[in-house]
Amino acid sequence: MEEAGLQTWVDQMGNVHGRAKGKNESEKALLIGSHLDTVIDAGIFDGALGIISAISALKVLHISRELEKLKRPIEVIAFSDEEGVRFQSTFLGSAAISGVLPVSALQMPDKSGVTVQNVLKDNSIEISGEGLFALKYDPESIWGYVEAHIEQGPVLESAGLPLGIVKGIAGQTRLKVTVRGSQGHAGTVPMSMRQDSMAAAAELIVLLESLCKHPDNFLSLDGQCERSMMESLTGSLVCTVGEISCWPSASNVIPGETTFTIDIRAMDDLGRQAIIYELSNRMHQICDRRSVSCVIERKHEANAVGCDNGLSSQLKSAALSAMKRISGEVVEDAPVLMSGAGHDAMAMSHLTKVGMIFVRCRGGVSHSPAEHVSNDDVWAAGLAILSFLESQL
Ligand code: HGY
Ligand code: MN
Ligand code: MN
Repeated sequence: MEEAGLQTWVDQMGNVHGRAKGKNESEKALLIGSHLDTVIDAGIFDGALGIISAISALKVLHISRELEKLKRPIEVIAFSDEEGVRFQSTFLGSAAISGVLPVSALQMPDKSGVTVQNVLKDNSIEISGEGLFALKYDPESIWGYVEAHIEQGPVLESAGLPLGIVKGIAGQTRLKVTVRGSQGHAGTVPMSMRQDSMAAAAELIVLLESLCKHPDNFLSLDGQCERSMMESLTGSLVCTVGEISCWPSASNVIPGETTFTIDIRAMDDLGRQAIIYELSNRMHQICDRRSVSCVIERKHEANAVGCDNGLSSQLKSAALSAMKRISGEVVEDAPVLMSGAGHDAMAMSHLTKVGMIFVRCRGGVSHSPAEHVSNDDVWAAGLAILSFLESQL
């Protein structure tokens, strides 16, 4: 960031900032960025590509001495935690900037009981509730937020194009389910007398999968609006159990407690809530039948977000110009797609209008070491951001 001529600092949630003042500091600022963190066993482009594209574009303007000609301040923000892998709460960095991170987030523990506040303190960052509120940006001082991000899906690759524009981002809910039965000896408790939390969890997980594959089999909806909700659900509803653990986790012990996560996403917020309501009812029925208890905690909730049309059309022109600069041919149009993946833009939409550019990734693979973006497509991302920033000169 400093090589790109930016003024830099790290804030109290660990977000890394780089700012170019532009020719008029009192103008509303353009924020541009993505997240520094990744999931476990991740690729190297999810998050980082958006940060590097922004810095490299500003570096080009710095080298050509045009940073000072920008009509507004431009600030790159590398957000500290978007994935929520460690503390099960996502957008810790961007939600702080947009003022929607609750103070309670500072006390959220990771699996070994270390809280967010502890981790920041171990990195010599002291933060209090007041400090957290002080991080919120004034909406009046912000013009918009833009993010370049890998698509994490197959659409751009099948369209044969490196760049696309994001129309909106699916809403998402994260649940933590704890099933408690009675711990026992694997060799002596007759099957008919077991309260097996693991077997119960397995039945709940299979229920979740069939509910998300065929929501129309589960939701008795008859009105016109219910039917349109069902159509939107069926096209976009996805559910995932990514984590499961049990106690005491020994091969010859019937687990007394089994815990697992549920990640549910859909473009339709009402539909997503209807699914969660139906799922919870059915889960409790199964657990009652099995004489085990079931506690369902909502760990994270983010409604679907629509990208700003004005920003999106400017980003589309920038993408088309970048593709022309790379291929030498005029590209008539860029794909416009919805994002099933969550992004910092969801949190930033509470602060300002948001726009996103998607970058093709091989096979649409992400959240895996196999995640890959070709050099030319990395170049296209940087050129698109540069072209967008040139519209701010
Ligand atoms: O889970 C997501 O959609 C994002 O990668 N945080
Ligand atoms: Mn991710
Ligand atoms: Mn991401």
